[in-house]
Amino acid sequence: MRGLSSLVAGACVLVVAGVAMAAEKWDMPTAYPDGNYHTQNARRFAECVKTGTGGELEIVVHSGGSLFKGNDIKRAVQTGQVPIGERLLSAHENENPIFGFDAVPFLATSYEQSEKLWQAARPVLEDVLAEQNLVLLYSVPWPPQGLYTKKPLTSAADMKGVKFRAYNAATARLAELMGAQPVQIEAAELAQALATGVAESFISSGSTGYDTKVWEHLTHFYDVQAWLPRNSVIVNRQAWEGLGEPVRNVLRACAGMAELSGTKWSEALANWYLQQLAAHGMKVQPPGEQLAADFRKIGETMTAEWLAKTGERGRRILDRYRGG
Ligand code: PCA
Repeated sequence: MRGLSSLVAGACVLVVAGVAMAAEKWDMPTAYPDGNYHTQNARRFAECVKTGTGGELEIVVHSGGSLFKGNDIKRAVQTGQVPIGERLLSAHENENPIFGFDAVPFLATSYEQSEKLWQAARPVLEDVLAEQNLVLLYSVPWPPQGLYTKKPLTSAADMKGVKFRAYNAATARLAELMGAQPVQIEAAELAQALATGVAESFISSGSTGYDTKVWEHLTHFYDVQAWLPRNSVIVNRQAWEGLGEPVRNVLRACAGMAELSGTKWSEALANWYLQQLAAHGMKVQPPGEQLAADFRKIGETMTAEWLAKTGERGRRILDRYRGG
């Protein structure tokens, strides 16, 4: 009798040890604050993966650039320093201009258009990422981008000489075309840059304005709705291939849900953020006629430039997007 029970106990220990050995932990760096919906959505994604795999894969989200700074996340995933991460891929246009598909001004300005552009771009983006040892899991848009300033604007010319915070090549180019002075700053450092006067204007969503408490430094928000940039969650290819197919299936399913719910979340919050800016005393308004016309012109220039840079691949995305 004693022999049998110790045998059973021994078997239990073995089983538990077996489960413990199989469990894998993935650190997931992200660049935006804990309370932001992208981060919250990533945590839900991690929860889904843990539940779906019965604890076999646990993803631990590190927000706010705490594990890797925004600009270093993509390389960290590519080189296997971390297996997974979230990044604003348009900040890597210098590596491949395709990464800028979601930051071309006025190409897609609503959630509906953004989704259509995403569907058109996704296969091409996946190819580009595959060339870089990366697998795409999901992607979620930021709300439409508007202009933050500390004075009223009537035209783009009013931006001449203004220190303009950029978060990717497209926003730097936009600054240049307005005659402003671009300075690259991650969202995590934006509040500091505004407080010290390193930047005095920028283009972004109501979401990042809200997270930054922008009303402490700036006064005006022009709701130009220029584009909806995306955060994408990417995985290192070796880490991906090291998983069993059942675990990969759970990751795919959770990613599909995260993309849907994150996109809905973004859309549901878009107006709320602008209301919060107004509630904190900012003047939130649509651009006047001249400013809107100037922005459209800049959009045309930048669309042509992006097409020239991306060649056949960019053309394929645009044709598919426009239903051609
Ligand atoms: N917020 C991020 C990127 C786009 C956005 O809306 C930022 O400003 O850095």
